[in-house]
Amino acid sequence: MKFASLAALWTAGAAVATALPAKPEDEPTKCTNPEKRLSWHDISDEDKKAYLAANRCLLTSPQKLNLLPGAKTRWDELVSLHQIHALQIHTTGQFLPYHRYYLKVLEVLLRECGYEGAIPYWDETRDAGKFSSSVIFDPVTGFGGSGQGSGNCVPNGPFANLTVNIGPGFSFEPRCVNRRITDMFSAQTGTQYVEAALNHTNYVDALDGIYSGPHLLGHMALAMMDGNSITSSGDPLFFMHHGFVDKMWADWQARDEEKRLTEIAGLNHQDPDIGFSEFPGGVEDESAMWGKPGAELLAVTPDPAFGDDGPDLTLNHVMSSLGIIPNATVADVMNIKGGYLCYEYV
Ligand SMILES: *[C@@H]1O[C@H](CO)[C@@H](O)[C@H](O)[C@H]1NC(C)=O
Ligand SMILES: *[C@@H]1O[C@H](CO)[C@@H](O)[C@H](O)[C@H]1NC(C)=O
Ligand SMILES: *[C@@H]1O[C@H](CO)[C@@H](O)[C@H](O)[C@H]1NC(C)=O
Ligand SMILES: [Cu+2]
Repeated sequence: MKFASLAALWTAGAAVATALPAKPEDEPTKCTNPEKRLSWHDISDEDKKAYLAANRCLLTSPQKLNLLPGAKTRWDELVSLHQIHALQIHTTGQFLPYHRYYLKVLEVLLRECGYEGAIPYWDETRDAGKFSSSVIFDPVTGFGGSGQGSGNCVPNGPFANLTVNIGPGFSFEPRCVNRRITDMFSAQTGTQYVEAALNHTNYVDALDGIYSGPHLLGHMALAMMDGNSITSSGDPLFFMHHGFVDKMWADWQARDEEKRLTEIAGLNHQDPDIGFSEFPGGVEDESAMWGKPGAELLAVTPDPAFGDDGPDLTLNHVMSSLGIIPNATVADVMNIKGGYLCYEYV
């Protein structure tokens, strides 16, 4: 009896399986009811607390992959992805698609900690020039305030006294969650700066406008995790800022969907002569600041040209989270309502 019913189940399962399309790309998943990503200003205190608690849970849960160098917590694994991919996803065409995918990785990890809502973002235009007085830094319903003294550890809030083990640069040194707010820089996340970035008509120019404009100045205003470009995602606030960055790209795409939902360009890896565009010198000079990825990191670093035919980024490029969620192509993330992704910013 037992075996018979198992067999019946198996057959029923197989019938369902054959009824489904063979390959997802044959019939893409439809996005009929997009999740709404709201600005931190507009969500309830209850939702804020649930979001913060799930982030805190990841910072205090053990790592799972047994793969990523230096990772002790589940959060470290998320930060490690950014460290491993750092030279592929900044000052390259991959910047916008990879960080969009990275937000999805965060969302999936938050589900492990019981968070079921859409992830919020931070509409920084509303706080431009006065970041330090934003509700986002509330010690109870926000991310805690600006750090002080040596180390700039956040002094209060859900992330005070928590440790991140990835970074700075390509190293692995336990540090407190830290940031330091500078209001002056934050002025350049204002609407006129956003508009200047989004006014460009091709991907490369819009990408640079976003990257070197509100994205970079927001980072300078927050100086998260020692202001370190390679591991700033150690501060959970990073993802609120990058939701804002992702929204800028989505808004730019929405102005000419016909063209911009498939428009991609740039390199899939930093030009060694340029490195990070915000710092002088190329990759080699910048390694004095950040160090260089060691053998352990290089051993798990994906081929930057995976899916591409050379150094130029294409829609076929494969992005990886090294097993946290399945790989995705750049094509998969071009449309936030394309099926693989299904959300909108409101
Ligand atoms: C952080 O740890 C210190 C020392 O253990 C303690 O005095 C302080 O209350 C803690 N802060 C928070 C916000 O938990
Ligand atoms: C946007 O671009 C147009 C055409 O190049 C230009 O005339 C206009 O001043 C730009 N607006 C902003 C806000 O930069
Ligand atoms: C996902 O990407 C990683 C890194 O490039 C690669 O090693 C792995 O084979 C990929 N997995 C699949 C199923 O393509
Ligand atoms: Cu980044």
